[in-house]
Amino acid sequence: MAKLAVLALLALLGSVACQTGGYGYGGGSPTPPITYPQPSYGGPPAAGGLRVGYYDYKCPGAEYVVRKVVGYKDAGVKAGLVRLFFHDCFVQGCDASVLLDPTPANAEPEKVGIPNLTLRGFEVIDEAKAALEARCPGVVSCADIVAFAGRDASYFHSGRAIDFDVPAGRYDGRVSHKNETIPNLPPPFADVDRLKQMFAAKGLDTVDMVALSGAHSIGRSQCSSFADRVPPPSGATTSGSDMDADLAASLRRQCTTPSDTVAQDAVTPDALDNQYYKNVMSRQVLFRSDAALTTAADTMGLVRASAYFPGWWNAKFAEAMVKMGAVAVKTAANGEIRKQCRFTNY
Ligand code: HEM
Ligand SMILES: *[C@@H]1O[C@H](CO)[C@@H](O)[C@H](O)[C@H]1NC(C)=O
Ligand SMILES: CC(=O)N[C@H]1CO[C@H](CO)[C@@H](O)[C@@H]1O
Repeated sequence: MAKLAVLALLALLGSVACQTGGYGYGGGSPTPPITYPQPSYGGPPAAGGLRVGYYDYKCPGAEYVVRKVVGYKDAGVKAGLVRLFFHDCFVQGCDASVLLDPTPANAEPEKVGIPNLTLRGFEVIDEAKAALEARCPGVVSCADIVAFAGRDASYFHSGRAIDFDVPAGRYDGRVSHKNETIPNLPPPFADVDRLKQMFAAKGLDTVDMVALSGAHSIGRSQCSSFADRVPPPSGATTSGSDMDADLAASLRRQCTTPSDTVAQDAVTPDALDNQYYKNVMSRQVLFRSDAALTTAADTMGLVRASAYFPGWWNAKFAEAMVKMGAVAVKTAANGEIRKQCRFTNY
């Protein structure tokens, strides 16, 4: 019971934390002044010299430009932007290495790696970058744009319930290799120990890992990504997984080819909310990695807390996004401010 009281308190704190630091402007109104309250999360000091309000003087309104570009996109692309931030940060740090196109000098960047095949949102980053280059050339890094866009997509997808300040000042990397995607990005068949390990390798703990997994309450997945749990109709008749039978049947109907896509969260497909955790508990999730959160006592406790206390999860998600955004960030010493997000400057 004491435990429950603590959780309730945390939930309360969480919902308060989420109400501070909001921008609170509407889509079509003229550019309001942007204020940057101090971060309301209790995370560690941002690494790599990142700072909230980094562009206040260097490029006033920069964050507003990104938010506006993101705001006009459809729900699917917005979901893609949340995932893009994750994939950027887990491979070579949050340095926009995920954005680099193949070139004669580097024919196999991260983008052509298997986990990246279904990434989307690149053109949104290009659009924001073009607008920012017109406004203040050579100032705003692609890595910061990816981080702002991930935050803004979360904001819109959560009906503005999740909003947080993103410390900025990342530089863009020059290194991007396809062979570094699979070793760094957790696969959908990962078990709970592997998930913990792969997040820990990035300085993210189990609370961060479970909180960030809630991103699977938006967006879509190709049927090939959970084929191990729902074999195609022509294949085996039992999936051999613990997936809810109704969901499995529905997925089998929706999946006629491996590249068909389905909603990750069948209940509230376009809301970034704690429904994901309810789905985990009722075995209505797509991946083995989602279902794996029920297999350890600590992750299961966090799943329950997130399912019961939405305000608490909102705050933990925001905190973990900020922490993820500090993974191995580059500085002027080992990075650059790219002119175009798809290419390094030289
Ligand atoms: C915990 C380990 C994780 C695994 C194993 C994993 C795996 C996957 C897979 C396999 C897909 C579907 C890709 C496809 O078939 O098209 C997916 C989609 C997605 N993931 Fe994750 N993911 C993980 C963590 C995260 C994190 C930390 C975030 C962000 C904070 C995230 C955000 C998303 C989003 C938003 C989508 C939907 C993308 C879209 O609709 O375009 N995932 N994930
Ligand atoms: C990936 O490939 C690049 C060059 O193709 C190489 O320099 C790098 O060491 C490789 N990394 C790993 C982890 O194998
Ligand atoms: C989104 C994206 O750029 N995906 C690329 C992944 O890699 C293949 C090649 O292996 C490209 O054709 C895709 O465009």
